[in-house]
Amino acid sequence: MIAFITGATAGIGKATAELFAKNGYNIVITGRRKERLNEIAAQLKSTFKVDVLTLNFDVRNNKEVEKAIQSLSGDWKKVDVLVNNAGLAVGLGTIQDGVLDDWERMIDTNIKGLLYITRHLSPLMISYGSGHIINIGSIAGKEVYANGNVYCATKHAVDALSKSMRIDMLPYNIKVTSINPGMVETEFSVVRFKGDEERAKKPYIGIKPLTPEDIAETIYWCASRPPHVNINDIIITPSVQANATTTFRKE
Ligand code: NDP
Ligand code: 8X3
Repeated sequence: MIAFITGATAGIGKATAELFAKNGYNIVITGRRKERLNEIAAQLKSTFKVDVLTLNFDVRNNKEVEKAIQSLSGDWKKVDVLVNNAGLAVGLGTIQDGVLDDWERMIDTNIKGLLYITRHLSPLMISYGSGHIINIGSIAGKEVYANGNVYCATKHAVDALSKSMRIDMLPYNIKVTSINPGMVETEFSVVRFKGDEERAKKPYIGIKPLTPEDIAETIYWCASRPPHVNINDIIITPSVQANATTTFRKE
């Protein structure tokens, strides 16, 4: 079995690669940070004795995505599970003060990147007659919160795409699942606040957030249901988070 995980150099993607490897999957890991990909590949191979392929590309670049997927050879072409995880939030602010470069990074990564990957991998799944696409959305794709505008819009787009893909893939025995986490402590917040580590810690003060492993377990659980069962959609939050705007914090 093969799992292809985008954005596996950190956070949810890395934890997911580890869990699938632990369960005997051979793994394709992708990301822009080549050194990290190589380190993670070496660790997965030595710990879990599985095959690992690294593909180093930027999901925003369709040509790079196409080339990477075309480079798959032999058994690597039969991807059983695609986890569309690569994504990010950049900045937090009102529309009228919006930074266009931040908007473009989010739209190009979270929407267009997911589309490029799916456009090039889904025909392979169709040719093999099976597969499972698991899209990582967000609670921000179900609701909006102040200053979240464009990030929320990109994740609402992922929500719509998951629903649409589920229809498109139906005749081909390809499942589509959407997993929508609330607060997970990863590098996400450091990226959102552009390397400001102090500010990045603030959302997690006084709460116990989800861990990347919590999401990895959820992804693996969805992927390991029997063939006749598809988990369409999951929202998962820390126990202290009711929705995108309501979190109970200890003083
Ligand atoms: P991290 O920042 O820890 O990991 C993000 C991963 O995405 C990295 O491996 C990064 O790799 C990859 N990535 C980002 N941009 C690109 C790009 N242009 N090309 C290729 N890979 C890219 O964040 P998380 O693990 O938290 O985020 C994973 C997903 O989960 C995202 O889609 C995020 O929106 C979503 N999510 C996160 C939540 C949270 O609270 N943390 C909650 C809800 C959803 P590299 O930098 O090496 O390219
Ligand atoms: C990440 C969670 O609450 O910052 O998607 O939108 S949140």
